[in-house]
Formats: sequence, structure tokens, C-alpha cells
Amino acid sequence: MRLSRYFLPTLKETPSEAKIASHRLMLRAGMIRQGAAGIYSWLPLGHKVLKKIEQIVREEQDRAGAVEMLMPTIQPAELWEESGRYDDYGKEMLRIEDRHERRMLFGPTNEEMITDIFRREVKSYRDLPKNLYHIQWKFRDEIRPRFGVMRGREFLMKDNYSFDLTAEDGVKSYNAMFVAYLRTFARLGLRAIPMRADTGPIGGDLSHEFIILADTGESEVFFHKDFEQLDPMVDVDPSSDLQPIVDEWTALYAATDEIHNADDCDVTDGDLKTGRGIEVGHIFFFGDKYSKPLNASVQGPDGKNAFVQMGSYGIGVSRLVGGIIEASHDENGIIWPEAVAPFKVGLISLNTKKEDCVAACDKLYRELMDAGVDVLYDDTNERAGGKFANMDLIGLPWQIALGPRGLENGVVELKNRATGEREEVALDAIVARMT
Ligand code: P5A
Repeated sequence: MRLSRYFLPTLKETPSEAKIASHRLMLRAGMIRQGAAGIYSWLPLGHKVLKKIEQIVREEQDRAGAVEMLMPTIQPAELWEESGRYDDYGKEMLRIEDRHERRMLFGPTNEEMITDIFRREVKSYRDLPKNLYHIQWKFRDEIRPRFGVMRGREFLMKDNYSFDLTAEDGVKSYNAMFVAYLRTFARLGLRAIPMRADTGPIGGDLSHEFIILADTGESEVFFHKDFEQLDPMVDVDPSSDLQPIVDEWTALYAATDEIHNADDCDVTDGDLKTGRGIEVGHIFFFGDKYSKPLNASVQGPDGKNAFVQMGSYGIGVSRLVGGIIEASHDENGIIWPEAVAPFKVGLISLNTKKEDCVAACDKLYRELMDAGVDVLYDDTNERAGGKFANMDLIGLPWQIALGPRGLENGVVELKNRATGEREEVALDAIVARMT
């Protein structure tokens, strides 16, 4: 992509409304713009990162045997009356009336809707287990939308719903998601700790929040120091018995301040760490909390009908964009982990007045593109200093700079954004180096 054609409205000044690094950097790097409180447009650079995160989340869901679908954002009020949550949800739910005076709402979550779909189609235990997911926008009319996409009103969530005949099988589905979440966050370059947590308006009594550590996190968290030793990239067959892995991760103490109680916590002071964290995922097993009121039952092998046992599992896809930046930035800007970087390489043309230099940069750009390298080519007439600063701000993993002096010597300067290391690489070797 040529920067001259792209839409990247970066800001030099720090926007005063942004209180935390990720919000400031997302605005400055031209990733988002606010439409209304807690509602954002995703500009091209932000959109690219959002899609990359979404894809990693999707791959791990698919690997774990979940099946993708798509439910609408708008839901009828009646379903929520059936579950009893229409009133419970209070002002956080955005209620809408259509032209026929039908009561609708912008979905804050989809337990009711998926249970309705399920009850119409599935009648026998033979069709179980099922685990269905979608990646869809949600609306929660938060009292205090803040920190940019971290606590938005409109936000993108991956949510899935598992259906099993027995509670025992339900826990197996829960475990599969637990392990999928460990892998998902590890692939995103994050260290997420599963913590025992409050279940809030979703309900149930088995639940874990996946929390990444960051000073600007909204919750205070307490966890055993040995979490740092565990490897989250568990490479197992998702259909095997995952209980030992879950046991290993849940044997260590970790809890949010909502449920942490110093008296119950048996971790010695030296082993207990405390910090602030960002909740990037939350999983629940709630048995028949929704299937019972919505009458979603299946016939068991004994011929008797039983309410289906359900769980739900959420990942804050748009929140993760901010979360990753909180975990990975410096005073100059964002440092994208390669897995979610909007482009792998930024190519900087140092002198756009010299024809041979422009020709060499254009050629290198084409070669990188042909080799399948995702590259953002700064072909604009900005000063070199401004170009370097901009590249640092948007945080692409690699920067390649080519100017008249390099061209004379047949070299480019390659910079690693994360380490800051610079080296000269032969012009005819740089494409291979980037693939
Ligand atoms: C699980 C999936 C649920 O809604 N129902 C379907 C369950 N859980 S949750 O914890 O309430 O939300 C899941 C994840 O969504 C993110 N999230 C938010 N992100 C940005 N802005 C918000 N206002 C917001 N609220 C929730 C979090 O990452 C949360 O873990």
C-alpha cells in the first residue's frame, strides 16, 4: 500500500480527552475516530488490526470444534422477557421501537437468541454436543464509556454458546474453550491469566475471566507468581481429555478484587502478586439458566426430555486492540506483535526528489509486494525525520529506509521496531530477509 493513497490521519499532538496510552496512540496513529461517546469508526489501519485479531480468534475457535455463524445485532424484546433478563438488564440495554411499535433491542449478548434457535432445531441428544459462535457488534449503554475501545458502548465480541446433555459434558465443553482461550491470547502476543470471577448478569457458578496485566487495567487482581512459568501454547488434540490442563491452570490462585478474600487465600505473601488487569475474555458455565425458562430440551438416551446444559464464552475483540497496545508500546508509539501488525514492513523513501531514488524505492516496493510481504510504502514528500517518527508511531515490526546514499552503496537500513536495532542489509538481499 502506498501511503499517498492510503487514509492514515496521524496526529502530532496528544489528544487531551485520552487518558491512557492505548487510547492516545489509537487516535494519534489514525486507527479510530469517535462518533459519539463509546462509539468509534475504525479507520483503515485500526480496521486491519481488528480483522487480524478476529482471524486468530476464529482459527482457535475452529480448532476447538466451534462452528461459526452470524446472528443479528437487533433482537426482539419478547425473548428477553422469556428469560427474565429484559427487566434485569436495566439501562445498560439499548431499547428500540420499530415503526409497528414492536419492542426491539440492540443485543448486549446472545444467550436468549441462540437458545431460541437451538430449541427450534435440536430435539435429540444425538445432535449434541454443539458449540456455535459468531463475531458480532454488541451494544451496552455503559454508564461510563471510557479509555477508547477498552470500555466502549458499541464493541466487537466473539461469543459462543455450548450445548450438552449432561453437566459433566458441559464442563468438557467449558474446558475446550478454556484451552482455546489460553492459545488465542498467547498467539496474540499476550500473557493472559485465567481468574476466578464474578458472573454478573450472565449467571452460573463456574466462570473464569482471562486477564492481561497492565497498569491502566480496570480491575485489581491477585495471582500466584508461578503463572509466569506455565506455557499457554498447549499443543493438544482438542477432543482429548483437557481436564488435567485446566486443573494445572486453576490449581494456582488467581482472583479479581470482586471475589478475592485475603482470609481464604492460602498463597504465602512472597508468592502472591498483585497488579491491575484488563479483562479480555470471560467464560461461563450456567447449566439450565436459559434453557429452562426458554424450554430448550432434548430427548436423552433414556427417552426422557432434559433441559440442555449450556455455557457461554466471550472475547472482547475490539477491546483487545487497546489491550495489546497497553501491553506493547513505548514513548514513541505502538509496537505491534507481528501476528496482529497492520503491515509487516514500513518502506521509507528518504528522498522523493531524486529520480533514481524514487525508482529504486518503487522497484523494491513492487518486489516486496510480489513476494507477498505486506508493506506500507511511505512515498510521500514529507521530511525524512517526520517519516521515521510516523513509522515509530504506527509501530510496524520492521522499517526499511532507502535514500541516495544507500542506493550508491547498494544497501538499505533495516530497523527492528521492538528492539530499536538498526543494520545495513544489501539491497538485493532485503526481500528474502523479509519473507
Ligand atoms: C459471554 C459471551 C458475556 O457477555 N455472553 C456471551 C457472555 N460475557 S462478558 O464478560 O460480559 O463480555 C465478554 C467480553 O466482552 C468484552 N467487553 C467489552 N469490550 C469493550 N467494551 C465494553 N463495554 C465491553 N463489555 C464487555 C470483555 O472483553 C469481556 O470479557
